[in-house]
Amino acid sequence: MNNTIALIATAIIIGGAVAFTVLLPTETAPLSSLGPATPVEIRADGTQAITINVKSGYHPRAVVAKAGIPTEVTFITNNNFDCSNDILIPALGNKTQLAPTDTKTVALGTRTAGETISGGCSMSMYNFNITFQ
Ligand SMILES: [Cu+2]
Repeated sequence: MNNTIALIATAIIIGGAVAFTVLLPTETAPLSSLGPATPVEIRADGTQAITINVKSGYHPRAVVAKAGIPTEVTFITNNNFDCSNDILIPALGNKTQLAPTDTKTVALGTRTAGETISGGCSMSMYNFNITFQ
């Protein structure tokens, strides 16, 4: 009798472990890994390139950039179908619409230290900040 219970308990534990391993989702990358490897780059010509990946929000959401040099931000989508494809940057009066898989660049001009350029989807559900220092 005790052996039967022990056997059932063992079967449940092993079965659970197998189910857990098999059913474990494999594509749950943390949001922080959705950003580009190098979000801020100073080019050889002295201009600054910011890259933000758009996937159910903006990655990275907070960017620290260098003040005093011409800067542009490039938004990249890859099979993204939500409202974060429609980007508003109110301070610049800029509205950018990306296709689900797309790349678009917005010139930010030359900003001064302490300035923050904010943007987000048209209903402010997702947002990002680029701070210059
Ligand atoms: Cu939205």
